[in-house]
Amino acid sequence: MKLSIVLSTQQAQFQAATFKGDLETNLARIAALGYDGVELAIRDPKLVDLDSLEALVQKSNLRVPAIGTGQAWGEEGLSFTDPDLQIRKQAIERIKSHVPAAGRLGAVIIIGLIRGIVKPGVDSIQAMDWLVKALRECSEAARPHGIRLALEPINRYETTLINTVPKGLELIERVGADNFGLLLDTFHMNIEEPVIEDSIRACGSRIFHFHVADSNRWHPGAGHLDFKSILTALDSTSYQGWISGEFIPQPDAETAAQKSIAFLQQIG
Ligand code: LER
Ligand code: MN
Repeated sequence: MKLSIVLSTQQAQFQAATFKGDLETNLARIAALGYDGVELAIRDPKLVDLDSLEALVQKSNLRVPAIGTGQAWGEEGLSFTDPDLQIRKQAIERIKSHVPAAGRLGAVIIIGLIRGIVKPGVDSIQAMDWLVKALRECSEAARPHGIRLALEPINRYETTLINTVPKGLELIERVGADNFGLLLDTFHMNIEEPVIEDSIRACGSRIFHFHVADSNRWHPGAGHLDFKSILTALDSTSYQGWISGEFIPQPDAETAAQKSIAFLQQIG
């Protein structure tokens, strides 16, 4: 089991970015806790010096399985489905701008909330058309670099677009790109999927990345999800990727990260 945990490279409002703050200190703390990797949330690659980021990550002996991009929505309001053409274009350009860093770090690019929501006055069929077009363009830009994109089904309280695995799989069919797949997150699945394990099995080889948080979005082991059964289902898909912790830093990031890794290693 390859374990990583989310670290935000910039200040962010998103509650479940487990680690925030000084990069070097946090990378050292994550490595010391026994993690193999760190998932980096990057709002805008322009704000990051890639050379020093790569050097810091290498110094800590961590790998970077995925880059989270949702802060461009959370902090700047960029989305693939905004009625304003310029905002849609900026969102597409922002995702394309993650390709060089993803290439250097060997990371999957996450499409979370940057897909947007169906805004008031926008027809949902129109929003889906914009989404498919944007995803085709971004997948095409990433493919020559060997980069994959993973869209995360996100629960209904955060978006009105793609809440479930079946909707994600339909979207994959429409986008029609072999480097486009899904990121599954146990917190969202607990809200939306009838049977989490069935949805995992239905995704099969289209699972490109995996987030873990318990039912209350605290660290695995702090709620009532059956992680042994969930990880067995994931294993049955021959998933070779990472299990990435994205949970609320309660009582603090270090304690939550330590409890998570101890719990997952004990059941894994
Ligand atoms: C991001 O990975 C996520 O799970 C969403 O809840 C972001 O709001
Ligand atoms: Mn997530």
